[in-house]
Amino acid sequence: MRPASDALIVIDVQNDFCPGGALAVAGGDAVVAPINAMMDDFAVRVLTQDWHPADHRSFAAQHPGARPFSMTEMPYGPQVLWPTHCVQGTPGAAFHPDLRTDPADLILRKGFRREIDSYSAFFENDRTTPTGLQGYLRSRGVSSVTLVGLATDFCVGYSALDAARLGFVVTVELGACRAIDLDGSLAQALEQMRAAGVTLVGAT
Ligand code: VGL
Ligand code: ZN
Repeated sequence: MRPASDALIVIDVQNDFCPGGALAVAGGDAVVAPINAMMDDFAVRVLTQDWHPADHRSFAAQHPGARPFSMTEMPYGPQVLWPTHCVQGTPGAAFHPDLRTDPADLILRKGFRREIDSYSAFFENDRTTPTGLQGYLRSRGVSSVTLVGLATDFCVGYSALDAARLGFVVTVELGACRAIDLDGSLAQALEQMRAAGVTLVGAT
């Protein structure tokens, strides 16, 4: 058992990010078994859930003529346009059926504001609107976080960079993560995490 100051943060292990889902990550379901096995080591466990309204602005379908995985400009900067995914209350937004959710202390939903995407578990994509997770972890005495889940180069990576920026000691267990890897986004995310002082376990 790790000290009470260490939290496990499980990012977006939801059906739409697993094979057969709307924004399937290759091997996304392979993270479930290692994550389930890690949970008992941690006194603080948080699950995040990507949770979008059906007309979310990050969906390509909301931008006439735009293809999924193309780029657009939002008021807060460049934004990938995604296939419609993780719509609130749909089966695609549910956790993978084999993920252990009972041990979670907190289930944090993000991406629920129509106008702004939220990759990170700490801040929305403007990098300033907080989700509240920082306050939750601090008030529970957490100083160190281990991140796992989907996807390495988006929601896990952004969460790791924000956690490091906020002063948490940050570890990413790559064996319990899988990437989307859009135009070199995985290599870029790994490089940015390294530069921010994030410990990458299982990096080659
Ligand atoms: C994610 C793209 C869009 C993720 C969420 O969980 O990494 N990626 N929404
Ligand atoms: Zn999303």
